[in-house]
Amino acid sequence: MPRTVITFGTFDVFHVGHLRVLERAAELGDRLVVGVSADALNERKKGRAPIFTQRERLAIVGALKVVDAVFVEESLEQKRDYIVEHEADVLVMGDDWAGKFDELADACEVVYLPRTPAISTTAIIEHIADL
Ligand code: C2G
Repeated sequence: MPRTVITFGTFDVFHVGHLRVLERAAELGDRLVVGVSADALNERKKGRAPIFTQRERLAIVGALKVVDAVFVEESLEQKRDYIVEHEADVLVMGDDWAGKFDELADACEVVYLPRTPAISTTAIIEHIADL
């Protein structure tokens, strides 16, 4: 049986920190499935829409060599359902979420990877706004 890795994120204004976490996640198994968070989920949780629409973000993430499949993450609370649906063996999250998904350890392995330092969508947006 191939080992399936699942991860989640907004991946807005796609940058090298996003690429690195997906590359490292892919190395943990044979197949990488990515839940890209819905525009509505971002509006609910962050109070604003992403710069790129979910359709654009899904297209970008889905085109990556290390990504085998993408789907829309409609709600943060549905992680267990997505893990079961996609038959994931490993859940990977950035360490900004460390400890937050430990209760899913009965469904699959849970791994938190360190974030790439000094790069974020927010910093990029602020940099461009200051030009
Ligand atoms: N990331 C990283 N290094 C950075 C920036 C981001 O490793 N410098 C990682 C994050 O840790 C995450 C992924 O890239 O694993 C996507 O980041 P975001 O788009 O910020 O995702 P987020 O809004 O945290 O996810 O269920 C989670 C939700 O979908 C929201």
